[in-house]
Amino acid sequence: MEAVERAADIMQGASAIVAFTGAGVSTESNIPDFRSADGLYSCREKYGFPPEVILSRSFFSGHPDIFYDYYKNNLIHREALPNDCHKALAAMEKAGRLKAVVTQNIDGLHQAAGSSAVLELHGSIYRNYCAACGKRYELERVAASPGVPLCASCGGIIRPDVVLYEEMLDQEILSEAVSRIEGCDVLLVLGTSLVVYPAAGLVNHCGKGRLIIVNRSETAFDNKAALVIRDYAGRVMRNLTEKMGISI
Ligand code: CNA
Repeated sequence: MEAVERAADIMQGASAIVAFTGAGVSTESNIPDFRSADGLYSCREKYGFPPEVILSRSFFSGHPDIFYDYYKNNLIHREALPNDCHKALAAMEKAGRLKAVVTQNIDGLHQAAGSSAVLELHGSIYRNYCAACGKRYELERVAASPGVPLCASCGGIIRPDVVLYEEMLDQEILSEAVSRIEGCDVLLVLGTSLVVYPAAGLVNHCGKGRLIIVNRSETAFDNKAALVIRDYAGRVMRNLTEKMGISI
């Protein structure tokens, strides 16, 4: 049986589907991920550090100039549009089949596609605040500032409301994600290498026989999945929604 048909079979009758997404769902919107061959890891050559170091709390404090050079060039993609994977998930929510998208992404594309129940584990490029006084800023302010963006009120450094390496995840969002995944009848894991913790550990909260992984490369959770599809998330989700009778 074709893989997508098997997925549709597993999802037949499921009304509490949850999606868990990573950078791989946005590569078809031309936002590079971290770990594909042409992903952001190639930037190690340019900066001399891997993304996990540049995007860490201590690196941000010590070298905000390098942090922002990397961040603006690699993680801010205001021109990016949702692709078929984002659109399919939004359509599944509207059809009453999908209860939540738990995402590691910070690009806002699930909301741009029309998803409303989105749990952003790692924050969003669209929210920013002064690290000194807390004043909030739009993305435009960060993107338009040459170099390190500074607070108009106190001169402090503005930082993105994203979870940096060495920082804790928002505990409320994390426990909401746990309860959504524990209560789901199918967990659709899409476009994530499942190596970044604690986010990746959320997959352990999914009941047996309920895990479907759609990822172009292998993951450490493949042997726990009822079905693994190694293909493009956009194509798989377009076909899957079609088989479910949902138009995107
Ligand atoms: P990752 O570690 O870069 O893994 C991405 C995975 O997706 C890889 O295993 C790829 O094989 C796979 N992949 C790539 N393209 C596709 C595709 N079209 N269809 C299916 N699979 C594909 O990214 P993770 O999300 O697992 O790592 C977590 C980090 C990356 C999070 O903290 C994110 O904030 C961070 N990140 C986010 C973005 C974004 O918001 N778009 C971009 C880059 C990095």
